[in-house]
Amino acid sequence: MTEPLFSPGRLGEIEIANRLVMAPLTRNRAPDRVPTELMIEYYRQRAGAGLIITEGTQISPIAQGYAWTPGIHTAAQVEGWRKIVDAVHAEGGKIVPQIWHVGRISHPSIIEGGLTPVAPSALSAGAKTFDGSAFVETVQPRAMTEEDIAQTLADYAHAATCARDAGFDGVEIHAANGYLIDQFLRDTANQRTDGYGGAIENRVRFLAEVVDAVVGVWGPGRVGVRISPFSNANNVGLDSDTPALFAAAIDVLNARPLAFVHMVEGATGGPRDWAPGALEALRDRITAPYLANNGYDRAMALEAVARGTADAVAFGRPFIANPDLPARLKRDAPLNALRAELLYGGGAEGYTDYPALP
Ligand code: 8OZ
Repeated sequence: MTEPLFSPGRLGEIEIANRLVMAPLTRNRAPDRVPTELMIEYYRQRAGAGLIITEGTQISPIAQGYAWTPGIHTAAQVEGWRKIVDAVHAEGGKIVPQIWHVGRISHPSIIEGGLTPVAPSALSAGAKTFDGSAFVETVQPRAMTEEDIAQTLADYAHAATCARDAGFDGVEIHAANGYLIDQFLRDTANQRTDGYGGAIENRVRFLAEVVDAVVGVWGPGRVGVRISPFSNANNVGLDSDTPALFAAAIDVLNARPLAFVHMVEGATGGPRDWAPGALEALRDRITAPYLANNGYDRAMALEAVARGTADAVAFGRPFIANPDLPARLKRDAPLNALRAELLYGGGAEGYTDYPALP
């Protein structure tokens, strides 16, 4: 019998050849913010995934938080991504960009034009980012005006249109890991007194408006959203009532028949422990196809998809070190070790030189 993990499926309108998804992975190999030839090879090598979700990709200049991350808002960037999409499609794969606004996780030295980062409130994250030569403290952001919010929603719609123009199969909205949308959600980062702050129903408003802006371009069946309710990534802090906040956020997502909801289970890239039952309660509330992530191995992924607790499983670091991860998992073959010192920045080493099985 072929295991469901290795069988075709659907995430909304996106048909996938197997349930193994390449998770979004920041690699900082676009020094001009434009996808490079090397990135074509990297994604082409990984096209055996049922779906590739690209690295976080900024929707506008002010949405950038790290040196050398690619954007998806200029004509040159669309042309660069189109070559990647074509290469993945030629191998029979599917690919969506993760569209990203970092909010306060940035520094003027990283943003084109030296702009001050923006966020729901003028509260420093006390986090670090990389500016191309050193790790620097993130700065105090400027609180977004209602005009800034309207412009940002327009920027999301523009990026979604650029993704469509590049030929992608849909988009994933990055609402996880302490970046802009997560900053609006949590009372640790959002102290607004207008319609976007205060009560939970107000704090989920920005998420709802971003989803609607992107759905307006793509339709709901090709839009996924990534959330990380129990993660303290980027020092965002846990909300004072995580179960209630994320139940409301999931209800916002449930109101649109999305392609998938992608949840980081536990701490991003770290422990999977969470308040007993709380994560399962959120997972069970999601009505869209469910994409599970964080620390899965072969046995866990096989079981989750076989039991139906996940429709697909996203692997991050194993996909970096194993371009042919689905074939290896199917054969239960050994995995290459990750060279963690080559994750961010640099060239082909630690990027396109991991061997596939013969
Ligand atoms: C690692 C380094 C830089 C960015 C995330 C986009 O945590 C990221 C990221 C991860 O979602």
